[in-house]
Amino acid sequence: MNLPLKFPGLVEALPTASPQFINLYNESQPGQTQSVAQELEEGLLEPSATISPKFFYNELGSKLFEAITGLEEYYPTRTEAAIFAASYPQIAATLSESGIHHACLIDLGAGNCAKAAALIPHLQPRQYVPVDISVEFLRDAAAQVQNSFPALDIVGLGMDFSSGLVLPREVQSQERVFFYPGSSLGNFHPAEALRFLQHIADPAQGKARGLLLGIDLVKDTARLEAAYDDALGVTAAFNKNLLLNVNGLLQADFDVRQWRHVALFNAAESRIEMHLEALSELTVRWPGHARRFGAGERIHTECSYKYTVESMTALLRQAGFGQVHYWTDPQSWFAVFWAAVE
Ligand code: AVJ
Repeated sequence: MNLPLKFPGLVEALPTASPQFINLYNESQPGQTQSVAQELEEGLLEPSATISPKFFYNELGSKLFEAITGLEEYYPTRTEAAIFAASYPQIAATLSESGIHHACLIDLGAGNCAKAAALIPHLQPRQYVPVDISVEFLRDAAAQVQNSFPALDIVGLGMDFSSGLVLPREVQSQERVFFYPGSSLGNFHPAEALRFLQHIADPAQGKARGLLLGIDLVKDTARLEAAYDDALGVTAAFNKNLLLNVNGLLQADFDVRQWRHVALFNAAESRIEMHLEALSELTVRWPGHARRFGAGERIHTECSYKYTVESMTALLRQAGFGQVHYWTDPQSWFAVFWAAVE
């Protein structure tokens, strides 16, 4: 193509091919027994109200989470990035020793796709499949990855995989490598995490060759709690934005000013818990229902389980994976695991 030299910037402005994108979110999926509204209503009407952390991630929620990852107190993202930066050659060698060469890289909860974008040059996958519940946020992120890697086959998938992962046939079934960074597995209760891992480890189900997993490790309570209650209040905003998302999804009338962010480490359960606490007695209404909250009453919005290298290795083995390798940072705050399917 002959472009006038007067406009050198035009070369960059030319659109590249946009990635394939399949939106399965809100379509009834196998294993899904209820609608989003039913699921929300059920949690809100329980004696101890709950809202699933997957509802954090509307468009604003994904942006707030991205802001969290840049906070001084939130060590997981930069610690994980440092582990990867120091270990790419070893990780790539471990995969190729398992006979995996041009994998299909399936990125679970891909968000802004930044972690995969850093991994792709090292793994040289033949296909990249970012999956996320935050559909429009993912659409933009996948397009950016396509800009960086114009020749890469990308299939973006908008879906909620929290109650089961069923991939459409556009996803290559050979050489599948699942990438689940950021300690997002920690949002599952251990029994659910086991079931999820079993699904991936079962060659007949996930068709996987292995799993590259990022997990936050148990450490002192003060550091854990600071990571979930930062001085700027970004995590508080992230938590309260859940109520705005619920207002949209359920036509509810939550007023975020009536709620306080609470984050605490429950050592007995080895998990960070996030809650929203009513500042005064109040009633929340949505079509057909209402829920009264007393002053100080809480809605449980998130569990973020923390593992040790030993407890995660045991869980991976229990799920049916074969060899397990791991890499950690000098302070052992975070670990990256490679669990092979054998
Ligand atoms: C995306 C689930 C890994 O648990 O650390 C960050 C979400 N919540 N701050 C985490 C989160 C509050 C995050 N995960």
